[in-house]
Amino acid sequence: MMTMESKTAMDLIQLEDKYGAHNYHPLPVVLSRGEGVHVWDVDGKKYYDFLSAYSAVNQGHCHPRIIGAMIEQAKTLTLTSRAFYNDTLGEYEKYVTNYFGFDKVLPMNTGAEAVETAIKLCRKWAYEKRGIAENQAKIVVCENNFHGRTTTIVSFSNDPDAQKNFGPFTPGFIRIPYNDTEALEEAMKQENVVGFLVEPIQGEAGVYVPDTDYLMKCRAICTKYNALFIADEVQTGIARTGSLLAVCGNCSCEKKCEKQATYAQPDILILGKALSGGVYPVSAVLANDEIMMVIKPGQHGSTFGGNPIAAKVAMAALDVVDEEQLALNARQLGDLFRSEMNRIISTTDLVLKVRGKGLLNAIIVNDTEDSLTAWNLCVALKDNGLLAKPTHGNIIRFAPPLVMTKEELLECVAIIEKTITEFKK
Ligand code: IF1
Repeated sequence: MMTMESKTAMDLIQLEDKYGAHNYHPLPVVLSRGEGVHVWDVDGKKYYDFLSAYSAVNQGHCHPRIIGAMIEQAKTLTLTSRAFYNDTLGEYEKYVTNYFGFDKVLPMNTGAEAVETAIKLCRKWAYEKRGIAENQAKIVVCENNFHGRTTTIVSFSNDPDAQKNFGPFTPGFIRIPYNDTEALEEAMKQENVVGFLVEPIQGEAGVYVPDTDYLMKCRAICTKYNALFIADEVQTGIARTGSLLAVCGNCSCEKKCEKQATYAQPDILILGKALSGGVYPVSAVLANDEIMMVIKPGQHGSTFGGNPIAAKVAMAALDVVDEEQLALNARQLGDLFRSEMNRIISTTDLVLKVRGKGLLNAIIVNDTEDSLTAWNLCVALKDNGLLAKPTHGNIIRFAPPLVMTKEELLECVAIIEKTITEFKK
């Protein structure tokens, strides 16, 4: 029996291949340690993490403040279930609702669970407050959406890989083009349309940033038709795009501010990933009383939702966002990153463009979607000490932890430039 100490990278890859479902195709690197913006592989090689676990590690790997909060609570009380009260949940609920400016929070664990919760909440509100006929509610979503992997969520996906052979699917969804407010207005005129679920920036689709006024116009259209504006900020939230929330628009403050003219206030806000700093599964659905109070005891829940560790970890993670001014840093470093990438792009035909907001960015590689060029470029970046991975085909997402310094970012730009310059298709 091999002991843990003796396993090589290949041994560990083979263990996953033999004993794990093949639902991912990871880059050939085996990580064993993370700290701040860096991760190390089992051979001790150091890398810049330019994926941040899909924007879950915004606060940097193993942030001492968040780890400390988890350890303290883990030694005290880990899980009570919601059958009983405990001394952390109410504190957390007050903290997080004040932090984002909503009356109430429904705590869950994963992003998909929070999206499912938001869908159920919107439907229930429609039947009980808007008087829509039972089982007739329709929610508008966007082409190329990604909101998670549950059967209801993939029911409204148009990604064949996410959907094929997982049917039958959940009805009650209308898909429209992203970044198209006329299409949204037309959809809203249909009968029983009760909500609009949207990513403020489409992450998995390839970091598509909509027009500057898109979210504000969506907000106004939902108000006009008395439909709920549901913002999925699982990936774009928690300072990733240079504001506390991507729906905040141009503000880079760390706290939601109604006064911000470009704040497209959601009726339902969905958070996940970096809500815990990547330390623990924590997600949340926030709404005001006239919506949230339609859910009564016994109508929705989760074994781990809002558990004491999640509560303490999330408060520490949000403290870090505020105290370390991560939104402002993401905004400033994001502007620098895109201007540096545009300089590099002007010197090569390997990359067509860079797009993004804050530190959620992507480059479009000059090859077909089914080519291996983006993948091979990521392998070359890995060899040069930077970890990133293609989202779809020829698009590589670049999303470092928001605690990165300007010097570290410029070092990463140098690695990217070197790799592009030396790359042979
Ligand atoms: C994978 C990326 C994908 C999300 C948004 C909800 C969820 C996600 C906007 C669900 C999750 C993760 C899932 C992970 C890869 C990653 C991802 F865009 F972030 F890169 F897939 F699109 N809403 N995104 O992005 O949250 O249940 O995962 O906690 O499934 O491969 P979850």
